[in-house]
Amino acid sequence: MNNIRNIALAAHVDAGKTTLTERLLFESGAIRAQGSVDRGTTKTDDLPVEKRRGISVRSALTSTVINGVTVNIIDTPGHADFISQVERAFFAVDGIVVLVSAVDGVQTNTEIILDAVSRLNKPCIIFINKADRDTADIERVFSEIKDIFPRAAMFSYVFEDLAERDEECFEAFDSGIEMPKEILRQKVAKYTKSLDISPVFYGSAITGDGVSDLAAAITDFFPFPEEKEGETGGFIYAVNHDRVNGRAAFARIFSGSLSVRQQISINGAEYKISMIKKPVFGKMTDAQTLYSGEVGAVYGLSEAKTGDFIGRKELVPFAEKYSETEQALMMTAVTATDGTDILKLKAALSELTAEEPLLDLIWEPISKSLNIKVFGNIQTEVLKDIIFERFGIPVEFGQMNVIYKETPTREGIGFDAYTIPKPCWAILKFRITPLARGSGIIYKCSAPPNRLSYRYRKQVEESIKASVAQGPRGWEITDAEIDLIDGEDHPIHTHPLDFTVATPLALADGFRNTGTTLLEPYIHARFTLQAECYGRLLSDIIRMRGEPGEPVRKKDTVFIEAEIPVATSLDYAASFASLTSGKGVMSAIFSGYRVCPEPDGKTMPRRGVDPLDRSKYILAARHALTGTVFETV
Ligand SMILES: Nc1nc2c(ncn2[C@@H]2O[C@H](COP(=O)(O)OP(=O)(O)OP(=O)(O)O)[C@@H](O)[C@H]2O)c(=O)[nH]1
Ligand SMILES: [Mg+2]
Repeated sequence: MNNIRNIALAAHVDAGKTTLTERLLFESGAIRAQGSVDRGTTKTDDLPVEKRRGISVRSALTSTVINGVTVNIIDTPGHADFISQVERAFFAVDGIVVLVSAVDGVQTNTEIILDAVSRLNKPCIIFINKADRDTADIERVFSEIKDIFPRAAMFSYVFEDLAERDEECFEAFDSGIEMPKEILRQKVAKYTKSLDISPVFYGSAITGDGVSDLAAAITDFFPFPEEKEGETGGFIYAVNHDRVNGRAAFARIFSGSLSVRQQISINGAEYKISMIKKPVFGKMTDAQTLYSGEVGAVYGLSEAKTGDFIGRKELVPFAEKYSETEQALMMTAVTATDGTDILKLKAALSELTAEEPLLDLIWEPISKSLNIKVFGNIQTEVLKDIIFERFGIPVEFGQMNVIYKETPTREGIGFDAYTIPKPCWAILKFRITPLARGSGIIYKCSAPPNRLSYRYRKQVEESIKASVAQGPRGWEITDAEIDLIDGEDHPIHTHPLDFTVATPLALADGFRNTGTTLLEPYIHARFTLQAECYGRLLSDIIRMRGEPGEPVRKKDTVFIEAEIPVATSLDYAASFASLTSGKGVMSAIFSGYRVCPEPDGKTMPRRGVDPLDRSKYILAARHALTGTVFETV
């Protein structure tokens, strides 16, 4: 597979990823004319909503041939609302090109992206784009990059960076000898792959300046995918909808191969592959097989979701490292404005949650209300367009509400003896202990080995996630250790699913005993503004219940950081812009959950039957698990 490179382009919004993708396709001859984002004619912004808005909202796959090497490119979206897609694309590739605008410089998203590049140990090349603009400042932008990403090395003086780490380069440098270009390039490739340096290029995706150097760097410095024979192992980094062929799972194959008509298991379900498309020289083209090291669209996987593993997960390198690091902090109600049946809308939204699992449909069957989790206003606007374009349903979103969480207030015991109505036997005792912020749920089982058989322990463990999904106030429980300290099954009376029914009962009892404290999400915000506006910003921060840091003043400019609740700062960007007459800069990233001082009224209606309503819950759970209420013996 040494003639393939799989790469992703990532950057903050508007840096020029889609334009650069287009330029790479054009220069290598895959397309005859260079399309434009502004006219809605590029290859990778192909959704109607992307064309209309001039922003990318989906990761898009294309491919070209550069110097005889096939380069598969994933053009990722740059807007913060779609950031969750970026890391998934990183997982599917072997090299990442990060763009930074020569005009706007490093943005919050650039930091998030470079952080993911480091965390996932991926080789990276940086392209400072828009060098053609009058206000471009390559030196300044390079130093901003270097500050947060020390392995960045300007390619034009890469020799000096290499001299610091490579003996041969040091000797050549020391004796003033110029190294042959080919040898120098081999060294750059070596140290790019070993993650010691990240070569930095600059130029313009519009005029094409610097693009051929970047293209050569992509083929020469990035590693080629490893070829692994044997059983199939792959990863679905995105699920899209194809108007003609239905659900398209965009996958990277890491081991073995995947062919049309092959049977394959994903998440415990069996599928038969109906069609495969590979990106070939600017077009998605029918193929019989995807081999290890290749990326393509796979059809026939009717229930597969973004983030699923294909075949054997263990065959995907670093599979255990894959987790969703982003989380939505807001939720909003969705309603159809034309009286479309709510169940039809629910079905449409479930299709969208297969594509973006973080949307996480929340269905409340009693009031028949639908909520989804979202990252921001751009995402809801785009969803509105997509739901209308694809399902013909005009929708409206309600007010954005913050997603709170709950955490146990003190240590406590949760107990349940599920022994009636017969036949059933499941006795469980948990100890619940509060943990530090950011710990999440940690489950363990210290019940004596003779007390509960292995398969029931397993069942309890598998039921934890659903049991902590709703605390007494309706929010997800977090930051707690849940320890199964005792349990009992019965050789005759225990029914196979009894522990699945009993776990939420015992934990609901536990959370009632521990009590819960409400938590709310905070952002870490950074502000740069004119000194004369600082006083007003400070009083705004206090009014929003924020905690300001120490201000730093340089001449007429002030820089200050602050921790602020999401709930009070949802619309602050607009107020800040008007406060500073558009001259201030504000950026923010999620910084974690903290105790919320005003818990009144911030509850979520219970979805489904409450385990504390015991008899009703048992009946409903039995019914849901078996499709029928157990027969009494
Ligand atoms: N002057 C100049 N403009 C550019 C360059 N590259 C992109 N643009 C313009 O910048 C805008 C954004 O370009 P895109 O290619 O959509 O940027 P993107 O990074 O794909 O944006 P998102 O996918 O929405 O995050 C468009 O108006 C482009 O025409 C460049 O090198 N020079
Ligand atoms: Mg784009």
